[in-house]
Amino acid sequence: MDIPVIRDVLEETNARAAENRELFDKHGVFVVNIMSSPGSGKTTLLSKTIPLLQKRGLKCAVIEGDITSTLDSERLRPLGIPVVQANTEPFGGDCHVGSHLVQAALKHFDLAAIDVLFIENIGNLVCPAEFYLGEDRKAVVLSITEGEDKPLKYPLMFRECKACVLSKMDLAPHLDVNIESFKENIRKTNGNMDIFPVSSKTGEGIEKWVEWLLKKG
Ligand SMILES: Nc1nc2c(ncn2[C@@H]2O[C@H](COP(=O)(O)OP(=O)(O)OP(=O)(O)O)[C@@H](O)[C@H]2O)c(=O)[nH]1
Ligand SMILES: [Mg+2]
Repeated sequence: MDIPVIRDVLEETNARAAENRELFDKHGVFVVNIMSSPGSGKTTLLSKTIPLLQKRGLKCAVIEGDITSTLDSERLRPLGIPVVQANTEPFGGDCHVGSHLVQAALKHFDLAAIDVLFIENIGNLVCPAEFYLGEDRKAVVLSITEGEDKPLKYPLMFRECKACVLSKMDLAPHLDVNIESFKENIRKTNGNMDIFPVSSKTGEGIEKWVEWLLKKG
């Protein structure tokens, strides 16, 4: 007797993502999947971005992806918005947020009361790029401390994303880096990428990034 084996993992994950998408459409939730290496500044960027969206009357929420801990969720607590921590450790410690995890997290939100939902993916420049979660847009944060070559070495992430936040710009005077090389290498990988040089410490560039988030289509 043949043993049925589910081989197409992507088929499963895409089915969950499609269900998530249906819910987002039903409730008019705009969803942004934020990805990067560990420590590039995703959580800090969210803590600066969300107040600017709130000022414009938008209700925000966050799914915080991490292998373990609630540290990032706790950092967002002062924003006073719904945050759900999505840890992968209980499910085997995946190195990316999966669509099934997003689906589970969504049960904890009142989606009708949310305009913009951010998914902070697990810090990892490789695997998260492979999975559609049902989001509207993917964005990558690349900090200028990581090296100009990263878009060339981790191309899928940069191909999949529509925007790249070039973060920690305040550190440029202290580093031996060439910002133009960062931009060139990003564009070599994805000629259509919108690039936003940003410092979450000084606020430089955050408004332009927020405008991109607000842009329709
Ligand atoms: N100088 C400077 N430091 C920053 C900036 N953004 C973040 N940091 C610092 O970089 C470190 C990591 O920032 P996080 O926001 O935790 O990075 P993350 O991408 O969320 O990290 P993971 O969730 O662990 O992947 C922290 O010490 C931040 O204070 C920035 O714009 N400038
Ligand atoms: Mg974080």
